[in-house]
Amino acid sequence: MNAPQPLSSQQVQFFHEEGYLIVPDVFDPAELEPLRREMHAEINRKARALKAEGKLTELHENLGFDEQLAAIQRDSPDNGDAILRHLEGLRGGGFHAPEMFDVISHPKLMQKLSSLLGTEEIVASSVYRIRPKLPNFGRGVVPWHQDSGYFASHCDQHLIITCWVPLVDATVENGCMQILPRTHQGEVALHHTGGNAGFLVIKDNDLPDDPRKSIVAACPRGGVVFMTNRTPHCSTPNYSNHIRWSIDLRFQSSEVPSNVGLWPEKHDAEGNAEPEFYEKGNVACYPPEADFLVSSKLHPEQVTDYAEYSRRREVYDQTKPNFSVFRRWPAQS
Ligand SMILES: O=C(O)CCC(=O)C(=O)O
Repeated sequence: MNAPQPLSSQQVQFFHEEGYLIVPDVFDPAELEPLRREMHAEINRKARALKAEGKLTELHENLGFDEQLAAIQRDSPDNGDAILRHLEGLRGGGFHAPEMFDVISHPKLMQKLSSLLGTEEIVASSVYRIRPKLPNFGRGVVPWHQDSGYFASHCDQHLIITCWVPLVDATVENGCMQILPRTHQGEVALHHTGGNAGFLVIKDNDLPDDPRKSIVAACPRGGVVFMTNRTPHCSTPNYSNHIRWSIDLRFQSSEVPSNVGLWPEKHDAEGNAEPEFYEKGNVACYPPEADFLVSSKLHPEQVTDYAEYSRRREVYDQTKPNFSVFRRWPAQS
């Protein structure tokens, strides 16, 4: 296994000028195997549970990680959907096994991020998503957006880095991302709600540049696509016969507003946190999900371990804080 390496100054400059950077070899592909294996095992556990409930007949256990869920979905969209939602969780990131945390906090990723963020004090966000883009399945197609469209507006001018980590080789055929370069320095573009599968969407006319200038962000397994929170991007359909698995993770300097150390202890009858929480918690860029410290030279004793990560995710997930505090976009007409 190759040792963690910082990015070169040219790569850092490219990222800040272009708004993205594709590094094809952050991980040795073997380092992603435990995560692939555990996600596959989780799919099997959920499929067996559906079988025990009498909802599913064929497990397709002979098929690999890149195929099994697609076969289950072909047999029954309801079963495919149940497994997808189980993995994604209520608001994404439902699957939070140690193998996931190992990738989120991997020293090789931390090393690259500290080059881009200019600090070793790094906070990870629970706003991570697992994306099994099934062949010819509409929900995996993500319209143009900036990740800042999803965050509270007081974080618009802060840097939050998305690390898009494919768990298979991501190609044009299987629906890799497209990115609009050199457009991340301005304001957050106008987004609308009601895009495909409930995604936010920037209409072509509201994009900061002509979408024909977008680049194709193909990336091999082991690589990472780094993007800023104001980099417009989208993804296209999967025309292959296998699943385009990926995870997207988000990181920021510990100086950027976060809810590290905050617990949503108090809630009203609807499960919404009390205003007092938002007065403190509203400092977070995405208050409903837990942030956690993943790298620190100054306070290594405060770096979150797996047990703490898992507890924070679960407590936040159960408390269902009120989303409406930072909904900011009109509905699509
Ligand atoms: O994985 C995809 O297809 C889209 C990912 C995305 O939009 C994101 O990471 O923000």
